Amino acid sequence: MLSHPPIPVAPGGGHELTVGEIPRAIGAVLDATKFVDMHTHLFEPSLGAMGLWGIDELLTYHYLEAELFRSSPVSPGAYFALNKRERADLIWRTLFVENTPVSEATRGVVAVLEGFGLPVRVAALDEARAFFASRGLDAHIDDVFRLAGIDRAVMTNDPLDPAESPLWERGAGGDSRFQAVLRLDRVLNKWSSHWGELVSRGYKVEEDLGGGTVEEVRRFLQDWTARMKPVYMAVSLPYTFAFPEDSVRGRLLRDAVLPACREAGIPLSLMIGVRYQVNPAIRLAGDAVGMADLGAVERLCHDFPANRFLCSVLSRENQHELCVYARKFSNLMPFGCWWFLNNPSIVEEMTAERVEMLGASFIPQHSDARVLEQVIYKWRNTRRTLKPVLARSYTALAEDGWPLTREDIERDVARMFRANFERFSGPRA
Ligand code: RAT
Ligand code: ZN
Repeated sequence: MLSHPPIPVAPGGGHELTVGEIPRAIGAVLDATKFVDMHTHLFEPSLGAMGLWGIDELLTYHYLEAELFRSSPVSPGAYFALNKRERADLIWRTLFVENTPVSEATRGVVAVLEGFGLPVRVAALDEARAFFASRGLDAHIDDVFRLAGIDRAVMTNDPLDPAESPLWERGAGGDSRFQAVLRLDRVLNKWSSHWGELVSRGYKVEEDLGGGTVEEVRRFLQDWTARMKPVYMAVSLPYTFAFPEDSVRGRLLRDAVLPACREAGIPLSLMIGVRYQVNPAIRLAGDAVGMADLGAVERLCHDFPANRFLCSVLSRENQHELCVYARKFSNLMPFGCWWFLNNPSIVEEMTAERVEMLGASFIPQHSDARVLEQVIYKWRNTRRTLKPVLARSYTALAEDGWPLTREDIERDVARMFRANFERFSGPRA
């Protein structure tokens, strides 16, 4: 006869929650748990002016710029000819004075002002400017993280960004509130305009990947892994992304990036589904979305079992398929509700689907914040949206006979918002 190990019981054997107590317990656990923000565009202070913060940056976020052009007759050319403060003035007047800030991105600015106890209507812009000008960055980061309920932000660090790479070469890094990520977009998506930069830094690469190019790209990634100590490598990919593919991207991915990730023991993050620059006049706001063929993810997970893949897909239509693939491949970790998906109605739908299909074995959200204080509203919204989603799952579980405890909820929330990322990322022995 087979002898089974004893089945573990829920930790703590704590108080069994009644159905009526469940929503409040979930809210309390979500509020008390510090999250890890596993994908942002924030930068630690040693990366200087790369890090954006304050009201003028909040107002000129590209999500708001896209909305400006729907409510103001200003042309993109005229808007981008203005300086930062003038752009912020125009966005404030258009979206917050002449219109009600009811969209997700505009409501976020209101939530940040409210978070700091600042006025949101009369004299709001002047007071906010005075307030942020009075802040010292280091302590401000601590306050922002506390208000957001996070204790770590994972950055996006591009070794070929001319503004960023010299700072790393001079020894940036080391702030324990931030972790680095080696971003590969210039290498994988824009090789033809960046291979020359590798040459000028002493790597013997050729545009057509001839000679020892692949080995040299690997050496470049090894050098930057040693310098940045990234917790993963990452790339944004078009909706047309295919793998395998006889292209520069396909070959560099297979022969340089995947081996470098394996060697460093870190995952690769695939963010798939962008239709780049459908309207270049509005710059960063000019990207759109397309449905991808996730067969590419299937082949990567299947053919490279020694690699781990974080994956976020931009199209709503691809979400269910991503969950199915995560059920097939344990080296695949779905994460976040990315960019155009980070709206309550879609976050609710996606998260319910993920819990139903994957239990707690996924990473529900990242902020994608580009401006420091955005983490306050993005994480506030995540907690607010997820509370009823989780309450529905746990209520059904309790009704079906599980003696649910607060410890169950604590374990799951800590797993989803911290441990899944910590276990999946970072150098592995
Ligand atoms: O959400 C965004 O801000 C996008 O513009 C992108 O930066 C995206 O998140 C990415 O990382 O490529
Ligand atoms: Zn991003």
